[in-house]
Amino acid sequence: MFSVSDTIVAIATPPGRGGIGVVRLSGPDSHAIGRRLITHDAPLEPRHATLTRVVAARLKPGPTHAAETSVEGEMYVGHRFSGAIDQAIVTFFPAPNSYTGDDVVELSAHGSPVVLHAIVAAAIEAGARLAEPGEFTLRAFLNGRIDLMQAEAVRDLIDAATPLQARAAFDQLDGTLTRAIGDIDAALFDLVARLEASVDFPDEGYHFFAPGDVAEAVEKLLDKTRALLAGARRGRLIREGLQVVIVGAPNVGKSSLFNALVGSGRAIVTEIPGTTRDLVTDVVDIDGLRVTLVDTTGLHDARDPVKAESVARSHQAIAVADLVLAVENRSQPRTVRQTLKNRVLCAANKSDLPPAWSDDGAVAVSATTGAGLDELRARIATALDTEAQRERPALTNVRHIALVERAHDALVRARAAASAGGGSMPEEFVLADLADARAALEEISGRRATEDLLARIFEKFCIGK
Ligand SMILES: Nc1nc2c(ncn2[C@@H]2O[C@H](COP(=O)(O)OP(=O)(O)OP(=O)(O)O)[C@@H](O)[C@H]2O)c(=O)[nH]1
Ligand SMILES: [Mg+2]
Repeated sequence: MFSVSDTIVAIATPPGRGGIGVVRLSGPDSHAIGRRLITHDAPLEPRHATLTRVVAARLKPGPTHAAETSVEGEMYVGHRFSGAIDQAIVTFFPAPNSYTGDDVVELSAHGSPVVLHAIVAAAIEAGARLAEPGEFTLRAFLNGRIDLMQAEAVRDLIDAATPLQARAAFDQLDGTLTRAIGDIDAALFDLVARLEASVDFPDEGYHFFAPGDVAEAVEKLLDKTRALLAGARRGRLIREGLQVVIVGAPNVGKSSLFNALVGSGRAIVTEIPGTTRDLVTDVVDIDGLRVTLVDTTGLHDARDPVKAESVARSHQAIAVADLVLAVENRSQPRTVRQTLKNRVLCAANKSDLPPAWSDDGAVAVSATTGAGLDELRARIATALDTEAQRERPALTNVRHIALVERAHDALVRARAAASAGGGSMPEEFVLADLADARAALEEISGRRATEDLLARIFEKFCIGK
């Protein structure tokens, strides 16, 4: 299914117009095909920028047909350019020192879709094949340039919406997680080897392990999986973001505060209590965290059916909230707040008006004047994630989290087997559990990835990555 023997081509820069657009070729014929697209008449020097003209006319004579390329859903039927298409900088990266590990040629032309599609069409006529989504990164994986975690990090880095997401993805691309998983796997390998030796040579009097040693060694591994999993909540929070739900009595200024934090007039604000009748959501960046902010209907007894339904929706939103922002009106006597199971941060709104009460635990804000909003953002970020800035590496990807959990569970079983039956430990059982743990770890790095899994991971990329 996956081949690295042909030469693929795609536009590597985003769709649309820009100063520069890059067409990338990867595969054994990249250099030959690249040379047929340009007027430069000598072999391309490795990693050397060559200014040249790109032409579509240096084709071998043959049956004429319009080259068809489909780039991200956009069908392009190549008109034959009969001469120069553009001027470009061409760079040749010989294998194995390229992004994919294959021979790679990159043509940086002007960022015009017409020009870039024409170059792709010309490359296809010269023998290249249009790349599938993620195929460049897939090749880097298949060629052993990066492991699966790093390939997944490429996509996360490209998709990052906040600086913190980008940093977590870059850490992963840089290999922090690869090393953390590799450490555990190496220790596991060592333990398995010693255990196998004591199974294979039971009568030779070797004492590979003193009683309790195995359980202790497994416990050390469990410390590591535990530490990784402890960072997982934080990692997921960085990658996927969190839900902050704004609740409070009618008319306290929930929608006004929502609008102030989002920076737009998304939610309707009126002086009439009960204005908001449905959930209004928007995504904001709060101190680098991706936060989905939800405005809700005021929580009060609702007799009319529309209100009853909207209050029910508020409760559904609260049920999945990572943090509840409880808004109160500081200019009015305080009312009793509903008790919630969630983590709650209080905001005392309308601080521009004379106060009717004060509470050090509540952040004084004014949705109208903007006073206190920075403090509120900082408090939201702190409440959501106290150690977001420290402690690395973070497990961010649900696939990785599930597999580390699987390895952890297998280690727990191994520890139980190792401590069972006093001195006469059934090594075979321990070995089977350790093998399970290793299998899970190897699936993370991709050493044991099936084609199905790879296809699923890489199809989420877009073309040219
Ligand atoms: N002075 C002052 N007025 C505010 C402030 N925030 C909101 N208001 C006013 O309070 C009224 C209610 O604001 P909303 O944002 O609609 O309140 P809400 O909590 O969303 O109300 P419901 O959706 O009806 O539950 C409006 O007239 C706002 O202009 C504030 O910080 N200071
Ligand atoms: Mg409202």
